[in-house]
Formats: sequence, structure tokens, C-alpha cells
Amino acid sequence: MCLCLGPVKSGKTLLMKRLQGDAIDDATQTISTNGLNFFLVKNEQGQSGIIVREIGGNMAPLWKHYLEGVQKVIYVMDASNLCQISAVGILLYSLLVNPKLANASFVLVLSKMDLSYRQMRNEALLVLHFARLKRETRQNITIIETSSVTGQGIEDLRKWILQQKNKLSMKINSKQKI
Ligand SMILES: Nc1nc2c(ncn2[C@@H]2O[C@H](COP(=O)(O)OP(=O)(O)O)[C@@H](O)[C@H]2O)c(=O)[nH]1
Ligand SMILES: [Mg+2]
Repeated sequence: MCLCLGPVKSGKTLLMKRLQGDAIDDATQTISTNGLNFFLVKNEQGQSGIIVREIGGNMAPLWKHYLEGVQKVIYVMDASNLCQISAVGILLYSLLVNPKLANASFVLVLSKMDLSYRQMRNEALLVLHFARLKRETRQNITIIETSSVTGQGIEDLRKWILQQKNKLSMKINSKQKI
């Protein structure tokens, strides 16, 4: 199970639409997600896919009820909006310390890079104490910079979503069954 979380208007829905292959143009509007959205993210050949569940930012107090069996978390923050950074940090920390996500992989998506600039992105990571966070949390956290407008980072994120975690342990498990 893969979850897509992040504060309100951080760009989750547009990112998911882009990954799902929906045509995005100037007329594409997203409406604020109050509940749950499901998206099917397929590989480049379109043969297999993974369902990603987006949970709206205004449901953050309820996120904790959706963490059972989650292996991957896509955490989206708007790199062009530093006003949201404290909300970003609090919500991210609350996920990282949740025992249900102790073995999950995280990707921190810096979204709207078309509106952001280098210094702002670095500033955001500093404010989040990201270097320390990466050292001190047991989960693996990858950073991917994206723009749903230019397409930047979308294929990297697709790869991350579809890549199989713990290939080795899956092999060992299948041998054990035999
Ligand atoms: N310029 C730009 N705008 C974006 C991008 N991603 C989302 N937006 C806009 O940001 C607003 C919120 O996006 P949405 O996907 O609904 O955010 P959500 O609440 O996290 O699902 C919308 O007006 C989007 O058109 C992006 O990569 N670049
Ligand atoms: Mg949304």
C-alpha cells in the first residue's frame, strides 16, 4: 500500500493525475481533497501498476487511521511556499515516529519546482533539519524535486513508486515457503 500525504494545496492531486497519465493543460483544475482519492500509477509499458491513495491535507488529524500495512509514503511539500514549512515539519515528524510506519520507505517530494528556486529549496530543507532527520530516523528518505507543469521529476517518482523494496527478503521468503 502506498500513501500520498502532505499539507493542503501542496500539489498532491495534480502530481497523482500526472503520474496516472491524465492530460494536464491550463484548464486542469484540482479541487481540494476532503476525503480520499485513489490513483493507479502504471509502469512505462502500462502493464502493471500500483494504487496510490491520496489523503487530503485537511484530514491530517485522521491520517493515523490509514497507516496499517503502508509500505511507502509519498510526502508532498510545496517548495515555493515556505509559509507552510512548519506544518510540513510537524506532519512529517508525526509520520516518521509512528510505529506503524517504522519499516516504510519515504519520499519527500519538493513540488512546484517551476515556481521555486534553488535557494528556497535549500532553505526549506534547512528549516526542516533535513540532514539531521535523515541521520536519525530509521526510515530511508529519498528526495525528489517535481513540477506537475513541466514534468520535472515525474518519471523518477514513478520509478520510486514501482520499485520493489526488499527484493532480497522476498526471495528468501519464497525459498522458505518451498
Ligand atoms: N505551478 C505549479 N502549480 C501547481 C503544481 N502542482 C500543483 N499546482 C497548483 O497548486 C494548487 C493545489 O494543487 P493540488 O494538486 O490540488 O494540491 P493538493 O491539495 O495537495 O491535492 C492547484 O491550483 C494546482 O494547479 C506545480 O507543479 N506547479
Ligand atoms: Mg488534493
